Order: sequence, then C-alpha cells, then structure tokens
Amino acid sequence: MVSKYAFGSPFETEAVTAEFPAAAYTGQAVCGDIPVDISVENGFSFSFEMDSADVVYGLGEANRGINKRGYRYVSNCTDDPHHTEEKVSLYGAHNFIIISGKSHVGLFFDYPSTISFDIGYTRPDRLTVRCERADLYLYVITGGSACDVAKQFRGIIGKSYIAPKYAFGFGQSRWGYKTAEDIEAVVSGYRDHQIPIDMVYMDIDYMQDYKDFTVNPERFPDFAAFVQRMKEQKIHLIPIIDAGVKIEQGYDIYEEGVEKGYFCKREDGSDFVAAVWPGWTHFPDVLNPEARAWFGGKYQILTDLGIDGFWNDMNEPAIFYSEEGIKELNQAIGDHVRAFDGAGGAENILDNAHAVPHEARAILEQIQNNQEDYRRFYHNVNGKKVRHDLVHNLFGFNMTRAAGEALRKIAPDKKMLLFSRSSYIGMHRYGGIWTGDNQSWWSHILLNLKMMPSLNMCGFLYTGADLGGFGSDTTRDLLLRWLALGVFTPLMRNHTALGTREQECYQFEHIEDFRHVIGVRYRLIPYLYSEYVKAAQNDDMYFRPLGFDYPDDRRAVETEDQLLLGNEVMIAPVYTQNVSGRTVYLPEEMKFVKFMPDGSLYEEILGQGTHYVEVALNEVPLFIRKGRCIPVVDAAQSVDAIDMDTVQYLGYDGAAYEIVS
Ligand code: MIG
Repeated sequence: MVSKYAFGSPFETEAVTAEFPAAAYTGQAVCGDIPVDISVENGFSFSFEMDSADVVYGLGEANRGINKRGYRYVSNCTDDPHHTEEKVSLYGAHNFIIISGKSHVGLFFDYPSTISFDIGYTRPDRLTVRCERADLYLYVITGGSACDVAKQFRGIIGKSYIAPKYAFGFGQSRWGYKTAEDIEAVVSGYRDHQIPIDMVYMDIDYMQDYKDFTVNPERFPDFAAFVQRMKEQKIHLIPIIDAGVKIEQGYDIYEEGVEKGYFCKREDGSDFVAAVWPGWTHFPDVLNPEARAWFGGKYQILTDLGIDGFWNDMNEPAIFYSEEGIKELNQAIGDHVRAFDGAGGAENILDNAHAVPHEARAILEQIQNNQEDYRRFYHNVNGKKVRHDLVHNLFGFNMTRAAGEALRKIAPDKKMLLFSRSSYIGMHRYGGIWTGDNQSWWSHILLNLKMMPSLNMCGFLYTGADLGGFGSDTTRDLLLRWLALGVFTPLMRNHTALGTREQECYQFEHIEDFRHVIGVRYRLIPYLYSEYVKAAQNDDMYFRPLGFDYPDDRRAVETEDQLLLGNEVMIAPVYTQNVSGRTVYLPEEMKFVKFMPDGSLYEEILGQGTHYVEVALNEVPLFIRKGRCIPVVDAAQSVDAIDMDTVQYLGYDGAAYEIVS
C-alpha cells in the first residue's frame, strides 16, 4: 500500500508518475506500525527508532554497504572523483529507502535539494532524515517483503528506460582519444585480437573547443563517413555531451540560447556564467520545458550523422568556478589568480594550480563546485523563478530527460543508448547511469557490486561502473577481476582518465584471457538481456541482495559481496588481489559453474552453506539456483553476430527458460 503525504508546498519533481491524492500531514505518525517523530519546525525532520534487526536498503548511487545502517548519506549531487569511504555525497540523489525487518516499509522523500539520512550514525538505532525546508512529498509504502515494497515503488515511478541490445556489448573508453585514428587504433586493437566489442566512447576531445554538438573537423574529417565506417565494423560510437554551453560569438547554440532566454539566469536576469571545460559557459535551463525541448533537439545534429548513443556528463552541474567566484578570489588573493581570469578555461586553472602558493590553492580548490554558486542562478519553471540550490538535484535528471524525450521523437522506432552521470529518481524513465569517477582500487570492485541492487530499487537498471577504474593506474589482474563482475552489469565499459596507464584489454600480456572473459559476456547476452528487459517490463530488479530472496536467513541477509541476478543466477566475483579463489555463502543448494579459458564449462553441485571456491584470473564464475537453467550461446565478436542456433541450456535438467529480446 502506498500513502502520500504533503508537507508545506512541495516542488513537483515529476519523479512519481502515478497520481495520488496527497494527505496533508496532521501530526500523526505515518509509518506503518513504526512510531515516528516528525517535525516541520526549523526545517523538516523525520525520525524513528529502528529495531536492532532492521536492515535499511536503498539510496541508489551511494557509498558504503547494501545495508545502509551505521553511516550518514547526503543527497546533494556532487562531482567528487574521490569515492573514499567517508564520503557522504556522490553524483546522484535517490531518496528511497526500505526498512526491512519485522515489517517492511519503503520511504521516498521527494525533495529536490539537499537532504540527509542519518541511518544509525549519531545513535546506532536511530534513523533521522532532515532537510532545510519542510516542503516535500513523503511516500510511505508498506508491503509483505522488501521485494514487494521495491516493486510497489517501481510501480509508482514509471517504467525504466530500456537500452538497445547492442548496449549489452562491451565498450571501450578513455579520456584522451583525440582523433579518428586514435579510435581506429582502438577498434583494430580489439578486432585484430578477436576481443569482442560493440562500442567505442568519445570523450570531450572529439568536440571543437568543447562545444556541445560540434565535431572537430581536423580530428574527424567527414565524421558521418567515419561513423558509417565504424558501423560496418559493428562499432557504435558513443559521444559525451557536457552540460555547459560554451560562450562564443558565432556558435549557433550559444546564440540561440541567449536569444530565446533558454539559459539559467542570475537574479538580475542576465545569463549565469560558469567555467567548465570549454571555458566560460551558460547552462541550458533544462527545468524549463521549452528550453529542455530545445536542448534535446540538438542531439539530432549527431543522430543525423549516424550516432545512436550518448553519455551525459558534468550535469550535477559541475562548476570549476563562476564569474562571481573568480571576482571574490581576486579580491582575496590578488595577483595569483589574474592568470586564471577564465579566458583559458578550466585546463588553465588546473594546470596552473600547482604553481600558486598554498593559501591560494586552498581557495582555488574551494571555488570548484562551490555551494555558493548554486545560489547564484535561477530556473524558469512554468514562469516561476526558482533558485537553483532549491532544485539542484534535478539538473542531471532533466538534462538526460531533454535527450531522452528528444530521441524518442527523433527516432520513435529505435532504441538509443543514453546514460548520465548525475540523476534523480524519475530519470530512470529516460536513461541509465554510470557511477562516475571511481579509482583503480580493489575496494571499488566491491563498491561497484554494492551499488547495483540499490540502483535497481530506484528504477536504474542500465548501470555500471568504469571497469578497471577511472582514476590512477590499473593492473592486469585488477582489470581481469573487475571485468568478471562487469560480465554481468548491463553497462560493461572499460573507461579511464587522461594520463593514466593504458587500459585497453589488448595492452596487457596474455590477451587470450581478456578475449575469453569478454567472450563470456557475449555467451550470456541472450540471458542477461532477457532478464534486463523482463525486469524493466515487470518493475523487477535485475540485481537483488541475497536478503531479498532469503530474508529469514541471517547469513544471506548479511552477505554483501554476492548478488542475485534475475531468477536463476547468483554472482560472487573475486575482488581481492593475489588470491586463487574466495569464500561464498550458498543459502541453498546451487550449481557452481565456471567458464573455463579453453571454452569448456566446469560444473559442480554445492550444498547449502559456506564453500571456498577456486577461481583463476581467467575464469568467470557464477552460480545457478536450484531447479533453474540459463541459455548460453557461443561467443561472438559483436552482439549482431550472436548465433542463436548455438544456444544450449545450462543448469538443472528439466527446467525451462524463456528468452526475451
Ligand atoms: O572533469 O570528460 O566522469 O568519465 O572522462 C572531468 C572527461 C570530466 C568526468 C567524467 C569522466 C570523463 C571526464 N569527465
């Protein structure tokens, strides 16, 4: 059952699509059987005493565990590339939690600005949710299980976006591919070594001076022909689109946006100016439906050239510094920042940052993603001026919605790939997400795994992390182990930062191991894509924590390094270095399967309980649940080339499986 409560005058975020009469809050406890303290004095606070056995699921793209207890989290979309354990905010804002124990209650705090979740951090059994203004909708969902609550929630937020099948292929990315030749070299690196691949991503360097919807003609002469040549090799090129539009006379998108008033404005009505990659930019006012349709329409410039997939970046929105910020900085530290007057853009400020004295550097660092800047511009929401910080968490959602709505118009019969860095619940109807700038750390394999089911609860099914790690230098073993998790995540993309060690799979010794691991992905695509599409159609989760299916088994509930996938599979990737296997917990009898490097399958029935399983670097393990089976095909070089006539069924005899595509 879902109840909706209104506090104050909530902003219509459009996260929820189902229509409900909202009950005004009357001072009574609202949370099922749980007595709740709610205060609307001095902001909003919602607090109750958790049962010691309660597990708290949710929060989508958030740090720490699957069970969120014992820490605090703040929804405040942030471009922070250091996902260390103490961080409380990442790129998304997914304010949905499920408290699961004796009863099962889901809470969605539909509030578009900063909101904090203290889940047993200040006091171990106390859960407190706070935000500055008591203007929000609260949805309370009660159900028979965590699974049931998650499904009911999905039922009210609308169907999840479905990615095209090719997007289940493998993708290679790197910040730093500059030219058509660079990209061709990557494609040959994969094709010549027969490592399957379907996508190569184009990071910011393809653009002319980082201008959205432009392609640098020197680096990519005859881009349309290049896109076609890639298509012939079964490669989809996926360009990045950044939130900021470069200020430059003669750049049509800039000029149109200014003329039509489609950029975010300062209080005095002038267009707000922020520095991002292109130097000074304006932000499209994607909260204004007209401006959104206008910005979204620009994606057609690239689809007309043959592009059929995009990733949206910097849409928290990330701000290196604002005009106001630079002025303040100049006043504070004088000469040192004159060099950074903005003209040279962000590269300038970052390149020079090491050359300035310590105090100046501290201030410089502070002006990046400065919360003050978010109070310096406004949106036009149906004629009403709304200060950005009050709706901050909706920017990435609406930038991606702009693209999603437009792509549906541009090509109604075609599925396009679309995913975003920043998001709010509701964006799941338009695209997926990738989890941003992780690091080449072993701990980030596990963080990747833990985020997946939490994202699924919030509707985000097409998701994945930068495999191999974005920041810092990867190692061969880290990449192989991470790929063995990535085999199962809908988005399977190797991506890394400018200046890091080369990370394409063909850069390492024994390329056959990479060919094999990625080949396993292709062998499983009919199964994985079926489960993904079914999950989207039925409001189910593609990945689930073990506790969702085995809530009465405490060991299962506490297992946070294994996941259930669809109805048939459990995964348990290896995520530590220099080991020959790992311990797994089986809540019931399952078949342990390894895809061996010689193409054969290792199969062994393991009983309920704990097992140590050996998994070499070049083997991909999975578990098939009792009485179930999955389809497996032969490996292929691209999704297109998968031969369904090679399908065989793996698992328990006598089981049936329906392939959907
Ligand atoms: O300020 O476009 O998360 O994937 O490679 C960095 C360059 C901007 C951040 C994205 C990352 C991308 C990078 N971008």
